[in-house]
Amino acid sequence: MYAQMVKSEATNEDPAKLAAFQARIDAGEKIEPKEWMPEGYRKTLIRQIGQHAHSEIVGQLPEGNWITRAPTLERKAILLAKVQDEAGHGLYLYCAAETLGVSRDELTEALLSGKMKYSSIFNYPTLNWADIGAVGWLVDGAAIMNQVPLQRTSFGPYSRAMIRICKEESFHQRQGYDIMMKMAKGTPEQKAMAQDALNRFWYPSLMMFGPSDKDSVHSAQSMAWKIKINTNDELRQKFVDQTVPQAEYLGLTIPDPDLRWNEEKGGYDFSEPDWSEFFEVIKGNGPCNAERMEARQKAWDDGAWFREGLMAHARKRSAAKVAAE
Ligand code: BYC
Repeated sequence: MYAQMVKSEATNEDPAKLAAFQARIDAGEKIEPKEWMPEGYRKTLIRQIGQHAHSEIVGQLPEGNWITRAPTLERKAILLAKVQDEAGHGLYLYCAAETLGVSRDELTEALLSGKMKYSSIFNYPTLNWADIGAVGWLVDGAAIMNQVPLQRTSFGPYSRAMIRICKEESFHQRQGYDIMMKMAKGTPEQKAMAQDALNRFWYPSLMMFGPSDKDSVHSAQSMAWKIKINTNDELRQKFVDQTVPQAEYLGLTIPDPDLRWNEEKGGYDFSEPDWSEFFEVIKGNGPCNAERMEARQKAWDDGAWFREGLMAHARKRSAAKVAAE
């Protein structure tokens, strides 16, 4: 439906302007906020950057759940820093979206009313400490695989936000892998916990890249505009190829009996995730959707006094400025 809306709007736009815009994209130029852009380009960016920002913010919840129960002081400090980084990523991304003419309040309202999505992965629970390792290793690993190419995305503010975010994500992935190494090389019980976490997070991590290319409604247009640089399936394949040797090093087994190296394609053949589960999760019916939205709604309500205080302070300052003039 959204893709149709983009198309019909695009037809009302000046073909010469559209062609000149596409030529700039094809030449690898960055598009900056005050420059002319097709309405569909602007809306697609707001949707993608907004969803990305919401994912960073909601993504704090499954890991935040373990800050108070981290096994050592060092692990607690590292996890705390990582979760704070995610908040920062959300803020850079909301700022990038704001340059397109949408406010952070509007984006938050769209999240809370269910009009905007956030990544499916954050609707799965983190049941124990090994899950924090699996999230860092697999979820941040998948996030980096998707975000490194986005550093070259055509919209300037998004691309620049991605450069900083990717540096931090790489530390996040390493901290997750480090937890997995400790657990997988630990006692038999710890190794079993690590395997169980891999079993539960493997397919949800593969789903992070979005539906298969044949079902991806936005990919073709987003790639023509260089909002996306790769297809969902290309990135999923690269993620599997990168992760399998990492699992082997840990002595863990990827929960896919059909996983095997395909010499001809130079990559692994692997089983697709259960796409009906994915579509249910993004419709709001995943294991933790209700809990995540309640937490975000509560945070928004609890922050009302602070937002109102800031506005009152701004009004007083501007009134004092006017009085002094
Ligand atoms: N979850 O046409 P498609 C992180 C939706 S957070 C939910 O392929 P597109 C981190 C899609 O929105 C990682 N929904 O879409 C944070 C569309 O629905 P609408 C977040 C999904 O946009 C804390 C429909 O399915 N990363 O790094 O071309 C701790 C059809 O899909 C998902 C980003 O957001 C999903 N997984 O491609 C740790 C990266 N997949 O909007 C880590 C930026 C698809 O029409 N985003 N949908 O209602 C992207 O690269 C692209 O938006 C996607 C999807 C590849 C995700």
